[in-house]
Amino acid sequence: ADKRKEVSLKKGLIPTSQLEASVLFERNCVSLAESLRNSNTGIIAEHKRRSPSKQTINQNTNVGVVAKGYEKAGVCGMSVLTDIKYFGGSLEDLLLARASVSMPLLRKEFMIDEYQVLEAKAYGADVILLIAAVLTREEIKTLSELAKSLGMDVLLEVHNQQELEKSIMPSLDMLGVNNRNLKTFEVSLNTSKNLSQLIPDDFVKVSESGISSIEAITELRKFGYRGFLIGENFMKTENPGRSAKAFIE
Ligand code: IGP
Repeated sequence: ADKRKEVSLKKGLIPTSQLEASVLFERNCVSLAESLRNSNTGIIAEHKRRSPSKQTINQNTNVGVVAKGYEKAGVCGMSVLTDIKYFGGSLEDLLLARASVSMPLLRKEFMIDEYQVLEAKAYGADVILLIAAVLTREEIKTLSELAKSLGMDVLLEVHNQQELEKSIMPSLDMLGVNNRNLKTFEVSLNTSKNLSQLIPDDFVKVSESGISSIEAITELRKFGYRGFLIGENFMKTENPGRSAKAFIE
């Protein structure tokens, strides 16, 4: 309930009619799900300055430079944190990433309101994230259907069986399993392995958090995962783009 109150304060002051008038709102989105299906690396690289679990990760980043580095490294897409309070991100970060690259961009945010979906589109996102832990089935339906109507992809994040079962619906493109428990911050790749067989094959499976080796990816692939969301492992280095490149090669 606390989180909800906070998020509702994140509703911007710009009227939706102005968001809808922007040239980015007209732009055709690029599908991340499609890119992951056609890739044999499947890396989604994240821009994250800090987090509740690690505090500072990298305060000296230039989001445009990081985006270009990731794109050059050959990742499938980029996740941009827009939450300021916990992650030090902003919508300006998303806009600057959009101005720098053409690969699919995911708006990484605690989405609870339709306003945020319009905002995501107007600031250049191709994909929205919905977190099952903070949403009802009805909310997931409303937000995902709005995103689909705008031509965006939807990544739904779960951490356990109950969240997964309540959320399955046709307006989702990708199912992400977060290996990090958002309450305890404990990370285990077993979360992805255990939930994999419960995810229907029509969704692209994405494993999120705590991935730091090619061996982990090879292992997760055996469980059907096609997407791998990696933040810290790249962002903690001086040159995240170069680290992503070295990782992929
Ligand atoms: C990236 P990591 O361990 O590679 O930095 O994790 C990403 O999965 C993580 O930032 C994340 C996240 C979230 C952040 C996953 N789900 C929801 C904020 C909100």
